Order: sequence, then C-alpha cells, then structure tokens
Amino acid sequence: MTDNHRKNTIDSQRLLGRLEALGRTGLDREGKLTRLAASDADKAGRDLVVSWMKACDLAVEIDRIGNIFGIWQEADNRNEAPVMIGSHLDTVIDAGILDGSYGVLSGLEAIQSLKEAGFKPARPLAVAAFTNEEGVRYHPDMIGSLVYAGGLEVAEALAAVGTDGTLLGEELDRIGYLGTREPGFLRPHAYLEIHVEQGPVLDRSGIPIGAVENLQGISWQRITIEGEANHAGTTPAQMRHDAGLSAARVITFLRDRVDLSGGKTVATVGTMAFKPNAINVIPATATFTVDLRNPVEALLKGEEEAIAGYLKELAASDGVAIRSEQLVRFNPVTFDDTIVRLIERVAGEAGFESKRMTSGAGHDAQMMTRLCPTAMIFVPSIGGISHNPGEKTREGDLIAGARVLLEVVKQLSGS
Ligand code: HGY
Ligand code: MN
Ligand code: MN
Repeated sequence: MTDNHRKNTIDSQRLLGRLEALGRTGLDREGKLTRLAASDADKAGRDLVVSWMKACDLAVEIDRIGNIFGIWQEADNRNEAPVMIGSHLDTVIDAGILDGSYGVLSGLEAIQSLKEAGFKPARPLAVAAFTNEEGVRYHPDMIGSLVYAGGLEVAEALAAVGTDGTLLGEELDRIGYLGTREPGFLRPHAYLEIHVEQGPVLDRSGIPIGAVENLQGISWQRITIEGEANHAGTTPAQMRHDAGLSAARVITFLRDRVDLSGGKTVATVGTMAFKPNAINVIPATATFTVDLRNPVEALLKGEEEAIAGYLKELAASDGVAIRSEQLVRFNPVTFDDTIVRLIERVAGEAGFESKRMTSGAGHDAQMMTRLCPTAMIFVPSIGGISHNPGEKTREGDLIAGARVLLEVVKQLSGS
C-alpha cells in the first residue's frame, strides 16, 4: 500500500525515484544531461514518461507540435473543461534533473495519487509535457505551449530551423512524436505549473513555497557584426574594423544598462561565434545572441530601444556593419490571483510558509495565461543554481511543493 492511500497525498518515494530515473535519461557521451527538443535524448525522456502515464491508465494524446498529454477523465466528468498541470521534458545543455521534469512528474504524481486515493474529480485532470520549452535547439522557446495557446501557427512552428539545420517537424516525426491532435484540443478550466525557482529568493529566505504572481517579459535577438578580417600582427589599432571588439563593447554596454536599472533588467550574451575564428586573424564577423528581460513591458521596450540606439552609434564609431534579428518577444504576464491565493492558503494549511514572487525564468505557464486562469508554484533552488548540473532542491521541499500542488488540484477540480 503506497503511503498516499493513508494520507491521501503524494507517494513521495515514487516521485523522487522517477525524478532520478528521468534524470538518468538522455545523457550525452560525456554523461551530461542534454535532452534538446526532438532529439533522440528527448525521445528517451518522452518515452519513459509516457510509459508512466500509461501505467496509471491515463489516456495519452500527442498533438501536432509534439505536446504530450496524460488525461484522466471519467464518464461523469468528460464534458467538463480539465484542470491541466504541465511543464516540459526538454532541457538545456548539461542541465540539472529538475528544470521542467519536476513539473511534469509532480503533475503525474498528483493525478496518480488522487486516482489511487479514490478521489472523484468533477473535472478531467490532465498532465502536459510541452515541446521545446527551452528553445536551445529551435526558436522560439516555449514553442509547444505557444502553439497550443494559439500564439503561433502549427505549420510555422514545424518549419522552425534548428541551430543544427534540422526542421522541428521532421525531427518530431523521426522520434515518433508528430501527433495528430489539434493543439488546443483540450481547453483547460485552469492551468498549474510547479517548477524549481531557478533563482536565489526562496533559498535565501528559507521559505519553501513560492506563490508566483507574475513572470517577466523576454526579448531574444541575434546580432551580427560585420567588420574586416586582417592580420593580427601587422594591423595598427586605428586601422582595424574588429567585429570581436565591437561585440565585446555590446556586452559591456548591456551590463551598464543592467546596473542602471538597479538589477531590474537582466541581460545575457549566451552564444558567440567569430568568423573566420582563427587565432591570428582579426574577426571579420561576430554573431551572438542577447537575452533581455524585465518584469515591466515599458522598461523592457526601453532597453530594446537603448540597445538599438547603441548599435547605430557603434557601427559609426567602429566602422562596422551591424544587424539585429528578433528571435523571441514575450510580454510580461500576471497570473490568476484567485489561484495564487489558493496556493497561499493551501500552503498555509499544510504548515508551509509561502512568499509571493515574480518568475525571472520563462515557463509554459507564460503562454497558457492566454487560454485560461493560470498560476505557478515554486520550490527553492539551493544556491539559486539552475541551467547547470549543480541544480538541486532539498527533498523535503520537492515533496512539500508536490503536496501543495495535489491539494490545489483537488480544490480546483472539487467533486
Ligand atoms: O529561458 C528560460 O527562462 C526558460 O528556462 N526556458
Ligand atoms: Mn523550465
Ligand atoms: Mn529552463
């Protein structure tokens, strides 16, 4: 008899065991966890989670952008809109085992535990794993939930060209996850996502539950600087059109903007490539990405305008050509206050302190707010570390979060 029968709560050993098992799925040749969207590694993770969904008799549906849904519905509630719990299974490169996976597996655990405890929901319950949330291989990020929420046509998403030149649609077909259900086929009554915070706030404050009330806006752009290749030894500084130097100036400009914002803006140059990329040749071309975020739309816009203005000045001063291509642009979102208050109440009744907070990271919930009342639960990330194999959360916090999630789902789908 699993422990959830007695306490009508989650089976913590099953959840922790599945997190570990999924965390060992999709390792690359160096043993690093890298389940990039629609890769063989992603397939391995998807297959494992689908097997767990089937093992507890959920109906498994795949939609045309590869989103996976495990659905529990009964004859007496099948006409009601479901409560949906979701997140993602794809990861960044050399990732931790919790980002995304914790949300999908906690959702599955909540549904399975409620089923085993004989709960009779007045609504279907569904757990979702959305395609390409991370956006490392294909842009934009959160493509599965964006299409699901009607923010991008399926055909356009399937035609997304990866950083490796592959097409998302062909890769989903190759791994057997090019489904047939129309995205949006289940219109949720409410959407919940539980996630590790990936920042330092909860860990520093010693508070186990975050009741997330909003999520910041995200702007991704790719910048290409064209200078002039020349000899590293013979070319005097004033003759150089050094794309690498100009790129470095953009990075320091971004940090100056962050400092000016008092840390409200965050900016990251996570990828950079030079051409011809030779030790003794002044870079002719520098291509890099800028990830820019701010919780306030007008301020995010202001940052984008400041960068655009600086790139113009830089092109003139350095004698280089600079172009920018917008890759992603998502506005800040505010979550449903009724559900946020429910999360706070449930946490309090379970004896867990909670804290209202903003999400610095993007999540599928950012897209699902377009469809239905949506909110998120955070649990602490030790040291605020994420997108790093050192990503960790205390077991007690993982279990506390999943217990709060189960209770919130119960109350949202009350029999
Ligand atoms: O980039 C993000 O914020 C998320 O991890 N996809
Ligand atoms: Mn995530
Ligand atoms: Mn992530």
